[in-house]
Amino acid sequence: MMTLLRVSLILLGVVALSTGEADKAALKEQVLEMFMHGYNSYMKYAWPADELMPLTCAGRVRGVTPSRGDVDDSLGNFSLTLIDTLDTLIVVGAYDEFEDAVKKVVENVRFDSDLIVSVFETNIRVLGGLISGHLMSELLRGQQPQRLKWYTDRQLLKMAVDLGDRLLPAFNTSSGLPYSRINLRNGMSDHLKRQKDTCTACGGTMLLEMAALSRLTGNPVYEEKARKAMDFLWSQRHRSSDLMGTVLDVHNGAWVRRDSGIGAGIDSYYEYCLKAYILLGDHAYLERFNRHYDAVMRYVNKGPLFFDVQMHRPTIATRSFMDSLLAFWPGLQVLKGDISEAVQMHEMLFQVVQKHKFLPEAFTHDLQVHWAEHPLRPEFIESTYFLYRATRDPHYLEVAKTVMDSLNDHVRVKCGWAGVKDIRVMTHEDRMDSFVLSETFKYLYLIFAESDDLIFDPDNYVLTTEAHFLPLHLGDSKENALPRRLMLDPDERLSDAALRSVRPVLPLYGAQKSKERLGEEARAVRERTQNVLEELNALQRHSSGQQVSPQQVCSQNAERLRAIDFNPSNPAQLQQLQEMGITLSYGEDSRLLLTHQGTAAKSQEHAQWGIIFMTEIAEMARAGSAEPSPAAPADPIYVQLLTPPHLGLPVLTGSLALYGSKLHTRANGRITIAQPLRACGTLENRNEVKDSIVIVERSDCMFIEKTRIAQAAGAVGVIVIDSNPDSAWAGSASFSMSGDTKSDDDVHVPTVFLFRKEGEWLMKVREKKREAVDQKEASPDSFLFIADHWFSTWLLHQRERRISGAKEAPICLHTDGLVARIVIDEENEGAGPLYVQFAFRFGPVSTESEPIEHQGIVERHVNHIGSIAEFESNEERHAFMNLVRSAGYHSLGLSVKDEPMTPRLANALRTAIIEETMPDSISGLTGDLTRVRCYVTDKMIPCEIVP
Ligand code: DMJ
Repeated sequence: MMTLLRVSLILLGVVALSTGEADKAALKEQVLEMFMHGYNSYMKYAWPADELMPLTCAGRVRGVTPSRGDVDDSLGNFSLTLIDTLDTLIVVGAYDEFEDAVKKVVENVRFDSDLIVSVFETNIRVLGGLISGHLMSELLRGQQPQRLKWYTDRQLLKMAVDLGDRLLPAFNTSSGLPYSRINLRNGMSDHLKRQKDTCTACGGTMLLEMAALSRLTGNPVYEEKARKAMDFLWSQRHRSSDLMGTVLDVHNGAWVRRDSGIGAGIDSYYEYCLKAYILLGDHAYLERFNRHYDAVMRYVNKGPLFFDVQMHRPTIATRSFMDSLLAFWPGLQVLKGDISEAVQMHEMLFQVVQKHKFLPEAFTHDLQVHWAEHPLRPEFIESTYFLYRATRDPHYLEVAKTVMDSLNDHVRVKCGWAGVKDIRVMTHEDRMDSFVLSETFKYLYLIFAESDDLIFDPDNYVLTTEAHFLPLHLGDSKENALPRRLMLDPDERLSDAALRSVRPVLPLYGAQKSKERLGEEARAVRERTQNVLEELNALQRHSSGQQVSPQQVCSQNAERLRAIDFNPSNPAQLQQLQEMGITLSYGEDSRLLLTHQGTAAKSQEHAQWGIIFMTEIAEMARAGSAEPSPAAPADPIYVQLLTPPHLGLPVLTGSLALYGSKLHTRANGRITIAQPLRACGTLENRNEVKDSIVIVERSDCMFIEKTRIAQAAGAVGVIVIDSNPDSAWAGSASFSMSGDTKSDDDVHVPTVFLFRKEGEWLMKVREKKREAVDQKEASPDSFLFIADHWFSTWLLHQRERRISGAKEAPICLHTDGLVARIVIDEENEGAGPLYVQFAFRFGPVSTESEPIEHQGIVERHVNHIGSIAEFESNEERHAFMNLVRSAGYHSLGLSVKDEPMTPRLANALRTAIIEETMPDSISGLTGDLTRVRCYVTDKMIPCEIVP
């Protein structure tokens, strides 16, 4: 393991970490200059227009500048950039400019325009900008009475009320979830009401601004509306996975897009669950956030990477890329108190930034560019800010400096800062979105600023999703209580005096840890992350041949567009669709319609691609609307190496043999390499093979013969590696090993076929492990897990061990020890379940222990099983959980009544989907396994300990 680590550090340690506290003042001045370059350009060339076009040195005016489609819904001819930038002017200490800006907004901006705008964008950018602009005006005037003498009538707040009132009609839906677009002057026309789909983030990012407006004006209506929308969204979560989709119907809440991630379409809904708690102190939002967070980290997160999955079948991935909006997540993880996870994800993002200079709009799981635009978004730097505040680790100063250098080197133009059209060739786009000044430069400045640079303490505020400051006192309910505060500084967390004077809003993560200790821990996490990513990259390079040049990447991108990668707001992809003869239109209800006409395609080949694309879309739509159903055993099959540093990544894809009719498709165990490798005769290392997954090579005899030989030696699984030296999963037609039709199918261990590249990787890893053992650096075994879908549980499990500092421990798995397993009568299909088997680990708790201890240990199992099982209804879940309790108490030797067999329980047993996990995955459980079986009968379901 150590050898691997050193190699990775040499490869990836390209950044000389030199920026320290001493450089902060100079870097702060540099950011100030950069911000002013953008701001002055906007004022000179664009104001009063909404946005600056930095290449043409002019303003973007809705209705005058050619439309860009949906993106223009942020514009309302209301000097968007100026309003969005007000509080950044205060942050950077540009008080003259601030006073001038407030005056310009008050005197010139009106909202009575016949324009359709996005409710979400108008709320976060304009309403949020006005509210925090108002608060900052009062603050500045209070501290420097010679300024803003004329600001005596809450002018900006009154404008916010005007705008808030104009947005309210959007909430008049059956569910309370707002429509996505509204006409500023005329409200909701019939045409707008027909557009009933909205994104989860759109409806779920209203509460902070609306609650602030209510609390500042005393009019509760805004907060009430936004709370109702949040409640409705919560009620639409998937009851089993706790995940959310990205698009739903505002009337009935039906999910239109069930893919679930943390980026576009969902991002700030999760953010507002936590921040609503921070601002308003309402525990219900924290509980919701925690449930969603656990679900995301369980299903969407795999090591440092994130995969969108189906909300109702979260083991199925739906996209092959990550989008840049998800870069806000580490910042949120800091607020949640999950620093180590935040460090890990941020490091992954930093690898992308180092590779490509900026975070592309979308990037693949091997960190390549998927969609090459970069409109100077703030999310990565936002997370850098939160990580720096939490750890004060100079690494994050260096990261911020890297970002500043890229901005200066690549996107500074005469009239401001230009978005990037293609980061591979650094071409510019004529756009400078309002968030560049509102967020990107604000976070950069805040990283380098000291507390006495600001006229307010940022820890007394929460930042909205558009980085507008809202004071925590807005949510204070109890008088005389200590002021609430975002406690982020490590020194303060160690100071009793500080803790006596404020109430920390957030968990005091690492409360006892010094800056140095936090820094060391973060460094270790970053190194491990680099290591895992490097392995992943090596595999990718290996299976795709050579490194590719940017030009090759560009031309590769011209390959067939797959439906799974399709994003309707990506102009390059729209162009690709056109070339394939596909046209896009919107139906009456605003849903996207695709029409294919082969003759309109650019070439015969493009027309063919068009047909394939349409078929894929149709299949995805079918899958998306299908109700959850038990997953059928599927080809491909996945192989995951559990041992650190791999922790389940990368996931190798192979295929299951067609023989082995009685086998279970999962296996886990140590890796052993057959001797001789082709395994066509007696194995020389039978002892080693016993209870392990054995690797053999294709050729010389039939597949089934190899399996029989390994099975006879006691193997629990077989991996056959292709003998063709160039084969790889990518680019190969799927392959299934067939058996021997002449004899009986006596195989009961699973056999998986891996192409050469994947197989060689596995062997190489095992070899390295052996070398490490020779140097006495690690335990000898590498553990594999084979299944028909890939698991995050093992990652979490392993990560827990790693974080808690436990020594790398082999996991010995037996399917008989699964936490919960419903066994059906295979002989008599249709007869339903025979029994349910549970496996418990009770540690020190025994029959003699106190009742509270019995309850505690049983409930831990109940909670865990609840989190890995999916039911058709809550009633069924409830019935099943009572059975778990009953089985648990029974296993503890307590006298409990048998559970009655109700129709609900019967249905739960027929339809539940339970992920296969071991009791080890419930953190901290010790002791022997106690297995108990509960037998299904007509009336009761009595349980018995399995001897
Ligand atoms: C901003 O308007 C906000 O941060 C929003 O929540 C997400 N998108 C942009 C910046 O990328």
